[in-house]
Amino acid sequence: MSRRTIGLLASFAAALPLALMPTGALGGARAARAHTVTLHEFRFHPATLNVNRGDTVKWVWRDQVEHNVTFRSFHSHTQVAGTYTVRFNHRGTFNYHCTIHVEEGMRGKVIVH
Ligand SMILES: [Cu+2]
Repeated sequence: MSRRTIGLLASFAAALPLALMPTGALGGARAARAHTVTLHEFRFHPATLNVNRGDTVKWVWRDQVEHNVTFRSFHSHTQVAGTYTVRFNHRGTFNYHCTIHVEEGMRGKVIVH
């Protein structure tokens, strides 16, 4: 085996365990982040939000009419002002909408990685 081949094998072997580690394991525990979605002019901003497990999402009402944030198994109050906060502990895509304005396209999704 040439010196070069041995060197390549050694670096490959060293890289392998790192590749098998879950993301975030290298830097210790990753801090949970807080995200904000604004309800404004019959839309969620941003409509698609990517977060990590353990992160929180806060919806903030900034409109002149009533809205709600409704998921399959949980929902906010219908209100004109205020906030609604949810912590996402499981991976997946979570679709939601405002029940009053769903026909107008007031929908959003949270993608938890
Ligand atoms: Cu609405």
